[in-house]
Amino acid sequence: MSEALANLLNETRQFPPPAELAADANVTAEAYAEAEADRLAFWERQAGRLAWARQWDQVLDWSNPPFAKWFVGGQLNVAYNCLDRHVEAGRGDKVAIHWEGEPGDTRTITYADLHRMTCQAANALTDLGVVAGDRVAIYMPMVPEAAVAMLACARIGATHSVVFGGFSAESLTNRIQDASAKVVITADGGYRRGKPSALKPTVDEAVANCPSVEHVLVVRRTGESVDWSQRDHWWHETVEQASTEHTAEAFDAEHPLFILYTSGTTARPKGILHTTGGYLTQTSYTSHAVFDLKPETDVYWCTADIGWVTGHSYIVYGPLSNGATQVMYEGTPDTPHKGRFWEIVDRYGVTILYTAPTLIRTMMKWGDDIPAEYSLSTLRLLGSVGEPINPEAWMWYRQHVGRGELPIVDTWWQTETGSIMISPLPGVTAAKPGSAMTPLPGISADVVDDQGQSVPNGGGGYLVLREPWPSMLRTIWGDDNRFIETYWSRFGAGASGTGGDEWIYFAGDGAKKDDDGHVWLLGRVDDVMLVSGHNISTTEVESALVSHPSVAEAAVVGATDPTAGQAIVAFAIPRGSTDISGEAGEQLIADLRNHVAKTLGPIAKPRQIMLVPELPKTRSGKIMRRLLRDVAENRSLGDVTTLQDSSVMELIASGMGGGK
Ligand code: 6R9
Repeated sequence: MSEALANLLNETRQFPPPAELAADANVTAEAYAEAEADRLAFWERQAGRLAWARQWDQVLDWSNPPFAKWFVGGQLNVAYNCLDRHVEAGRGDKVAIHWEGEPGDTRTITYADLHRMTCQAANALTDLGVVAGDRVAIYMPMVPEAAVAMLACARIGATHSVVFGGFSAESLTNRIQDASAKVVITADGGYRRGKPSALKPTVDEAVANCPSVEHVLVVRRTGESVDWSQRDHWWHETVEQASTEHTAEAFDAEHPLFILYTSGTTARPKGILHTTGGYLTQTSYTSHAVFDLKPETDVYWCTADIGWVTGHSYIVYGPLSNGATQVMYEGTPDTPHKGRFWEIVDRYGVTILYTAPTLIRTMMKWGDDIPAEYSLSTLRLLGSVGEPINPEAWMWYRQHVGRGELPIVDTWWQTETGSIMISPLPGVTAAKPGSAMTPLPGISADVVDDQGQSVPNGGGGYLVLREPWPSMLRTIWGDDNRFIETYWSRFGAGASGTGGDEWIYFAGDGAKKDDDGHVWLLGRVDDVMLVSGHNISTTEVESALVSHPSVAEAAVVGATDPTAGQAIVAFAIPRGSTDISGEAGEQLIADLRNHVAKTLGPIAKPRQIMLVPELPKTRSGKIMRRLLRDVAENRSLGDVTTLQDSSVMELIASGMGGGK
């Protein structure tokens, strides 16, 4: 069955919430009205969902914009909120984490277990001399100890900096040095694609250039042999021997909770700083509202890695502060077989699944028959994050994972925003495939033109945030000027000229409002193409390509063109069984060019389409269009260090040799 063609602007399908979910939803439409009536009072009520050791004196201090302070004077402990209070309320025996290792080993960890483990780690870190305000780098596989390490830092007021376990020694060095981390927590390795994948040697190499590091704490996961030095300590010989008693001290609401580096478009990574009270308030509330999380009955699974913000907010802090039961999986989705995710959903009875468009499109490529082998009957809500989800992928997700009936929440947010900002509410919103729909209650997002003026419905421009929000980044670690320059200088009071006196946050994403005022994300502003004087978004052309039955995934770039200024060059991955040899391939390319022209108009017809086996992605699964632009413009490749799989570019470049 082929879905109707779906030009983003002509997309008219709309799916109201299932009646049962709507009737029992955690959050109803009233929340919008309440937040509208008094935004600060609304956030104050959400802060009240947490346990505070000292009540705040002021909800928001915005007297020195763009530097915000939320819940001024309030004090709380994040780990207490995620663990102790559930145990104290008699829910210690409830499962916090169903963990599954890639080789198939499993662990069941209750809230009481997680509390004990965190207390031990807090005591061990204290013994190593870590005090509140120190920075601790965490470079771990997806094992429960990664969450424990984060929570233990939070418990003693140390600021963690998690570095994704796939990053190189050089990236790790840069991040450790930028934050002057005192301790590194790592493991001998983890399992990926059926094999042990070492981490400790990378830490050894990195730490050799990091004089700030006094100790390295090492979890034993794979049992492979590792080099050892005086500053190294085994987790099982220190943490697991430490006392399980630890009293959590309350910290100021603005105490630095973590730094997370985001690479963005420039080479030097930015250390995004998040603090304590506002961050936990909003991650906790959005978990409750957007996922309709019911701690008593739901089994929640977010497939992200803890090294990304999604793992911070929606594996660790959001779900645990709500007392949820969740699944945590160590490995890759195709080890040992392509049904691994669905097997896990059935095994643990997962009810809420939160994953990324890149994964959904990969599953589409693998074929409908794979999810069809599993029941998936426990699922009740699906989520998406990380990139725009093409309408076709959205429909596939609903059809083949969601039994054709489950609501999908497409959640827009960033490392910088800390929590979900734009998303349907599952019990309220009639969602449109491909749209993030509506700013959440208490969030004022808008789409503005070049001059910073709000565009009318039907218009397009730049996504901005007009009011501060509790989990907003507070600065870029050690670089206030870069913070102002990057996010606050494009529009509003921080812009030179007549920006007005309102401070406006520039998100760096293109967006549209449809005729109903719903928001459609169009990709990073840097990726927008200018073809013969028309702005065309990569997302729109990609969605048109993916709406063709033979295409699983596509990436589009603008390449310099003598006549048009920029010309559209597309890279498309055919679906599983598509014949692309010889003339069949030529024919498909011709069909696809016409298909895009028919869907979006002749101006959007790609100059060139290449059929490729893979696309270059960042390690968090986002398409790296910059590298494809190098290929399209016959340049040698730029920096490929953040590429997930470096052989991909060779495959693509050699495919080009065929003259396509
Ligand atoms: C959470 C996360 C942020 C960028 C963001 C945007 C893209 C994320 C999206 C989305 C369209 C969505 N993005 N979610 N685009 N629809 N639902 O991914 O954080 O890694 O910092 O990336 O990702 O471009 O600006 P981060």
